[in-house]
Amino acid sequence: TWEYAPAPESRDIANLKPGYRMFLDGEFVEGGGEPLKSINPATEEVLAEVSTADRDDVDRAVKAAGRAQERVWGPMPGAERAKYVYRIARLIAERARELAVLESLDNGKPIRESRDVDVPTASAHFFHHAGWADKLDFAGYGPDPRPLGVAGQVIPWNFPLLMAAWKIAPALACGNTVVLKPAETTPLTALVLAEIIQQAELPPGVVNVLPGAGDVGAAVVGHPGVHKVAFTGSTDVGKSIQRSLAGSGKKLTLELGGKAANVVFDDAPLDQAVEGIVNGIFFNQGHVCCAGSRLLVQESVAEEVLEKLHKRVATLRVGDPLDKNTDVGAINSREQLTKIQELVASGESEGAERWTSPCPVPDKGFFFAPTVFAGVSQAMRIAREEIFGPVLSVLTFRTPDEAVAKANNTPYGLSAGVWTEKGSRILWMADRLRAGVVWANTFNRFDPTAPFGGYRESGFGREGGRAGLEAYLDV
Ligand code: TXE
Repeated sequence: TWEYAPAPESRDIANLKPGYRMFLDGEFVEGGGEPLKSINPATEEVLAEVSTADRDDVDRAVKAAGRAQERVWGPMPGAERAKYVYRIARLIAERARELAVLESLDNGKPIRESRDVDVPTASAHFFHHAGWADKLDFAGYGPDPRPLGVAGQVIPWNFPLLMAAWKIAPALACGNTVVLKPAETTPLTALVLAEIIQQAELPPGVVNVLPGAGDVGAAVVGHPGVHKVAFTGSTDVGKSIQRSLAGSGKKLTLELGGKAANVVFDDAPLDQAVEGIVNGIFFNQGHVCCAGSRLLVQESVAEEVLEKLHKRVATLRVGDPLDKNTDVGAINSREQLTKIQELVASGESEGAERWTSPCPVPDKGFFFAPTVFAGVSQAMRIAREEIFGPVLSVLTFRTPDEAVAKANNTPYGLSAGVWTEKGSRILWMADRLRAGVVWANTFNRFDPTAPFGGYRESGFGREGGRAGLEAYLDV
């Protein structure tokens, strides 16, 4: 039955203080862990106090999810499950403003991005997967594919709501239940999503959201009642999870770091390419696993591109995430800011030419002005390591073969971009670039119908589209 609940009044954002509790077996309850304080990275002030889980809570949540899966959610006809997943999609859209503001407060990203990208894409992800729930027979995995059981999911802080959607939507559509652990610096929108899930009247236990630090993530992942693990985060933690699960029989997908090449050929429409380069690295402060953090530009146009790039980047406004004119918001945490500063210092000491935008930067809060390094060689740390900040490393190439060799000279393999007028060259490059996603004459485009995921140290498994369902089904 479609009982369509209207959204409650948006929470007064000035009054976030009362605290957020964890969501376990259909109810918001205090956890047994030490409460954590979520900081607004643009002001360094405490935004909210959040209850965290301890091992007993994890155990209770996994058991609740197991019961819900066996008794209610698993046996439920796909068409029924679809109704609930559609409801979640619609409620996200209804509560879009509240979610966008909260995301920008908690994460530091510009409101234009949370409003126009994070929240609508999260809603679209539920819409897309609701459509699959009664069509799994046609997903290409044979008739009557089965859910895996309980999915233990751990997500990072760069797209807190969107990553929760990427994880929860396919799990639910395929008949699995969920225990999700949001990142410790950005738990708030996942808890509002839990509220939406309650509002959509999903049976208790189908989705559980347990905030906490890495130890809670490890407890979820390692719990014997969890049948499938999905992790998005750092390559180090991803590898440690992979090791810890060896021999467990749990199905695992990992979406880890990246060091994407954005390759610009001399025949590319350069102004358009510059927009794509800027979007590729400065979107979301560069806190993007598929960020175009290495610009590979053909030597003959390198100077021209760099000049245009400096001019364009100098116009980016850094500051208050809630200001609609802001292009680059706050770095999510002091730790991340320190990591960026450290890698930038290494670029300088290794001899790359640093250019930093002269834009004003607020004194308070965690901010970093957009920075472009020219004269970068492949051996430098800024060419090899994921900076995860608004910092671009520029390298040059002469021939397409050299572009491919340099682009692939990384242990990662998540995404790449190609800018050229030649269609044949796009296909030639896409064939050779070892990356899960190759964008042509665009960058950072996401769509729930398109599978997303990496090769090698960027992880394995796909999220989104038909291919993404495989991660949540016994085939
Ligand atoms: O990641 P962590 P951090 C990269 C990026 C960033 C670096 C460090 O380069 O600078 O990683 O970020 C949970 N078992 N990416 O330290 O620690 C943790 O609580 C289970 C790229 O924030 O991997 C959080 O919920 N879970 C990446 C999540 O893992 C554990 C996005 C991610 O935190 C755990 C984020 C454990 N042992 C960072 N330890 C991307 N792919 O987009 C921690 N966690």
